[in-house]
Amino acid sequence: MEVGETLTRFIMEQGRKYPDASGDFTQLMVELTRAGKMIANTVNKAGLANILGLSGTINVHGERVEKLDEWANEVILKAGAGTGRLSAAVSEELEGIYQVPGGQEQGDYILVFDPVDGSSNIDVNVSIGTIFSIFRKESAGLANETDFLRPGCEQVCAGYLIYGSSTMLVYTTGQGVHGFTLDPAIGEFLLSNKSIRFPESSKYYSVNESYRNRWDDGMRSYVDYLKQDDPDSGRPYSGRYIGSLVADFHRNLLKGGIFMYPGDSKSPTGKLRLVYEALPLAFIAEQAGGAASNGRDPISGLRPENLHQTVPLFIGSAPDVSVAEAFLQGRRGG
Ligand code: P6P
Repeated sequence: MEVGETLTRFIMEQGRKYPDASGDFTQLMVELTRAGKMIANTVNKAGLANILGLSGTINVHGERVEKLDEWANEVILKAGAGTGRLSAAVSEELEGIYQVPGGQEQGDYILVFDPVDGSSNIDVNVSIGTIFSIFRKESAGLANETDFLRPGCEQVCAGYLIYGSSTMLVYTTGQGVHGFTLDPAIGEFLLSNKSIRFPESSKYYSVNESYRNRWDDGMRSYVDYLKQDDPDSGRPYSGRYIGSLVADFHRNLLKGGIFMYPGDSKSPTGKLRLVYEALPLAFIAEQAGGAASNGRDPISGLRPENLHQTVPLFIGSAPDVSVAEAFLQGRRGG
């Protein structure tokens, strides 16, 4: 497949590599990306679409919900349900499992997603994103929590959309990581970044340093290490923190770097969600030659204990994640 090919054709080509492929996955992906186009269209005119600001509701995490969060959540659920291939879904915006009407009989797939990650940035025109992951449903009847509390290594597909200077879809089905850019003129995602790999050397580190006083010594020592002057190891890294996980991850994927949201004295397991944020991005990172860790263990090997649990996240270039773990585990000092 060459740059410029359409996403639909790429998905179908990829699907042909699975002899037993029923086309269900292709249909689901096509519909999810159509939802992404709808979200992109709204995000790109947010100020005019009466989509800014708060919805007035509080989500399951006690967070104020932006209007865009609620609207995008509905768009994705409807798109998935409309395929007849989706059985159920879990979203950051929903407390429990969303059972697709008639989903028990149809589709073998289940979807987890964060409809708009970093949504508070929409009001100030900063890039935001959608994160998603698809599993095959294991249970015979209605999808249950066990279907959703799966280790990342069982994901069929993981991806994100980033609504920035352009809208991109980046996803993997375990055959590498591929990026598609939305051409607004024709409303098609076109292959723009085939087989994305983390660069050999890194340039950036991303962490909210305002929390430094809550970090443990290993975390402080690691960030101080990244700032030391050592040209042979490419240090000091540049600090870049957009406050939008997808945007920070995407920049590090393309330019090399590490994103960190550690546990700290106030939030021992951090803020980011394991099921629909860390696990999908970990699959992508590993498929791009990178790594993702909770500071001790690979994210992709973790089996979630509940749908909305948080997890410390260190994700990006594999050497950087490995050095971070050494500092965090006290195996390495400043
Ligand atoms: P903090 C956005 O709210 C988000 O969930 C991620 O997109 C982002 O990386 C993180 O939280 C920012 O959190 O605590 O640094 O503002």
